[in-house]
Amino acid sequence: MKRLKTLLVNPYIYDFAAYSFWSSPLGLLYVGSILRKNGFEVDLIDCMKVREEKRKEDGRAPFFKEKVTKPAALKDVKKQFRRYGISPQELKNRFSEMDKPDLVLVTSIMTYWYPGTREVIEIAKEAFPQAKIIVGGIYPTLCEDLARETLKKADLIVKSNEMVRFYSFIEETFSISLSYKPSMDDLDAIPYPCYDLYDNRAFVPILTSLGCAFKCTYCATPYMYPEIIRRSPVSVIDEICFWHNRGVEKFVLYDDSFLYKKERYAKPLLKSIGQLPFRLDIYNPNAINAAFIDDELALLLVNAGFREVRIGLESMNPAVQKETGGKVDSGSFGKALKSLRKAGFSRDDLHVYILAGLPTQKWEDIKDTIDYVLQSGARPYIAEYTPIPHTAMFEKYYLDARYPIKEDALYQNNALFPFAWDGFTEERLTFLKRYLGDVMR
Ligand code: B12
Repeated sequence: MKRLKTLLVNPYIYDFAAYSFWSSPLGLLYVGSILRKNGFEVDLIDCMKVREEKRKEDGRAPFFKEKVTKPAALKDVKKQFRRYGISPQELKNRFSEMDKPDLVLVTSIMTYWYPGTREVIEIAKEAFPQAKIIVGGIYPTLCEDLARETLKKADLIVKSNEMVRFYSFIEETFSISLSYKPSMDDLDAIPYPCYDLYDNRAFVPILTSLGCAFKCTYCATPYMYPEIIRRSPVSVIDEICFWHNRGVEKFVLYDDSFLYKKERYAKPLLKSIGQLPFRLDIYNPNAINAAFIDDELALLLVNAGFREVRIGLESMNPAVQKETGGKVDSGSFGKALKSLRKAGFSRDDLHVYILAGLPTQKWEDIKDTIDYVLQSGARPYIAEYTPIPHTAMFEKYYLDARYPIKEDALYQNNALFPFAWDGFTEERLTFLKRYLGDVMR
């Protein structure tokens, strides 16, 4: 039987700002590896091309970018809009040089990046009219109705919990029977994501869990993955060794609650990583929860290869802590920083996320939190709040946003600062960023 050809595409994006913060289309690559196990031929075009010559030692790099005109919905926003990654023309050229696929799989990582996803689907439809185009990922999962309206050219739109529908569609369309149809939550069993399709692997993300033990009111993870599903430490170690044998030295943890029940999970896993016969570098852009960091854990992080630690604080204001889910408080944060400093991390290695622009939040709250983090001996990092459908905070406040965030996902972009109000204007946000820049100099 002829092997079915599948093309995976990670679309380019349109945004006001973007930087490859160890970002990677992990879900798409997992789906690719599942199809490969079913005998499909799998190819990849990752449109999010970075400038290799500017790659930092830690693996991050800026994307290629080009100025573009804003869509009508954003015409009043006084910021430059850009496309990040390759151009539509380059994508068309790549398509014209390749054998025609039977199936094109497109992912979408942020809801407000759907214009890039839509464009890539349209270009693929024109280049490969005979192919079936399937789109999945965050946008269809969090904005199901909007995705149905905006991604009409796709033959199938799947949410993250609809892998069964995805398998059935392939079986019916190609009149075949797939031998391997895992559920995505069988993390120990599914094959490693197909990173081998990249020529250059500056880092590899390692997914250690799906879901989250916490229920922060601004976060959609509990909606997408109601249960926390963990991967066994043995399977994580095996994957690290697999990629290390292929030249990878930098690993990035994708995990929303890595330290939850740390005695049973993170500590044994970190110990095993620390005992590997080679050195590696680990980064955690998703942040770990300060409430779980103790002296032993801080040392284990150092020994496992954490070159820096990103920590979620959100705010030092108890009212904000309570409103967002009460995951961490100032007392446990201070203790965590002491342990990390004692273990050898310097101020510059400790990045603390502060959430700015929550509904009704006052700008002074951010200023106080920045000062508090600085005094505690760490680097504050302002993360602008992104309103996300199906979260408690979104449902409670969406009518108070200065854009119709429920009607068009473009308005869910944190760069729009959708919850600006008299108590926290955009000017104040600019002031805070400048203030932070000055004190960190
Ligand atoms: C890792 C992660 C990151 C990483 C990298 C993201 C990446 N992949 O490039 C980093 C740290 C960089 C990041 C940053 C941010 N993130 Co983030 N991130 C995540 C996280 C925790 C996991 C994503 C992931 O890879 N999951 C694992 C894979 C296996 O799952 P998946 O991608 O969902 O794919 C599944 C399916 O959808 C399916 N699938 C995917 N594609 C396709 C395609 C086809 C054809 C098919 C059939 C199936 C399919 O396969 C998988 C199987 O179920 C999610 C939350 C979550 N739990 O999902 C948030 C999440 C995506 N991030 C979010 C946010 C808000 C952000 C930030 C804006 C935070 C901030 N304020 O700074 C930034 C900005 C990013 C940017 N502008 O560059 C939001 C999304 C918001 C939105 N409006 O879309 C999420 C949902 C978290 C939340 N708070 O609710 N993030």
